[in-house]
Amino acid sequence: MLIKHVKNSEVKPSEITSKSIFLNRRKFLQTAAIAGGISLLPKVITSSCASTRTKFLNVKTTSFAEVEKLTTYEGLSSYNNFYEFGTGKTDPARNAHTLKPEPWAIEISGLATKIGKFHLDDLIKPHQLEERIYRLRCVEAWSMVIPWVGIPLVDIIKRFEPNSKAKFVAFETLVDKEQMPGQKSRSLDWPYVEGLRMDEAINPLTLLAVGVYGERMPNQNGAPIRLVVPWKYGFKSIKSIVKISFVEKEPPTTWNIQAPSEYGFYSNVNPNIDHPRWSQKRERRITGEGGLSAIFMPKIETQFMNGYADEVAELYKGMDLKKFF
Ligand SMILES: Nc1nc2c(c(=O)[nH]1)N[C@H]1C(S)=C(S)[C@@H](COP(=O)(O)O)O[C@H]1N2
Ligand SMILES: [Mo]
Repeated sequence: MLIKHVKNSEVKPSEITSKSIFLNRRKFLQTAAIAGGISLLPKVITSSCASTRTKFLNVKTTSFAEVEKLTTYEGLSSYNNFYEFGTGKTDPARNAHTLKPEPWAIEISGLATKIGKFHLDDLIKPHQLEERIYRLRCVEAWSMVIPWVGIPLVDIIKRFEPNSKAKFVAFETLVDKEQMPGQKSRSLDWPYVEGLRMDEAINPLTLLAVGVYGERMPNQNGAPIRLVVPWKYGFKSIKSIVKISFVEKEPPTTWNIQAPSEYGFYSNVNPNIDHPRWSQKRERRITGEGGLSAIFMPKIETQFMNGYADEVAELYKGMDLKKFF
């Protein structure tokens, strides 16, 4: 496995979670695994306002070493960007209960041998799921550390056998004004769309996530399935995906359509290239402790490629990152 953890020289000792807490959590997941289970949605544990909380039973642990304190479940599910449910940070948690993540179909289309519409349960089997702790850094200069549950995108892509003309992968979010009331407003062009170059899409870091903290994805975080591209700004990690297409040309992307001078196609986290209206040098780490006052956390240095440069800087060799931002 290519996954290696990054150095975190900037992280203060107070931000380090003790390994035993982490191992205990792992043990809990493994104990849960013994119970077995075959559906993606095996066990309802409790209900909350936005969505029903459901535990996966078979999550594989991976070789991730954890060195940074995780954002709490409450933190990552109460401060979100998901314009389909409103433009405010607390709107998604309040409004996303109208999303119905089950049953869920995904259409695979474009330049590949196998295309068609698939039920999510047929696309991803529970035994394929693994937990990966990745930072997510929003272009708005806040960040979280999240234990995602998912499957590398490359494992899905391989199955559909894209042909040599397929240079990019395009993604689309659901359009449904009833389920996603924010779509009644023109805050963005719907559907929300995103894209990756093929080599970015098949990089082993790129994850299709279906959960967090061993549980099914909260609606407000992009249930039932969203992308997580840890070295790019958060907006590339498109939520509630209904379509994946293999295409020849660079596909349009929502924030680039909205404000092309501010958001490029690549959007790699880069502290050396400022957003036209603010600096990207530092970020506020949202730990989730202390509720939403978390947004007042002190700033930490933003790392080049969000700390994943060892794995992905190679993809951009020879490219002028000021031009291809
Ligand atoms: N469909 C859709 N996907 C989306 C967004 C959105 O508004 N709609 N917001 C993006 C932005 S700007 C960020 S920072 C992340 C936030 O993910 P989180 O709420 O799980 O932290 O989701 C991204 N994916
Ligand atoms: Mo964002």
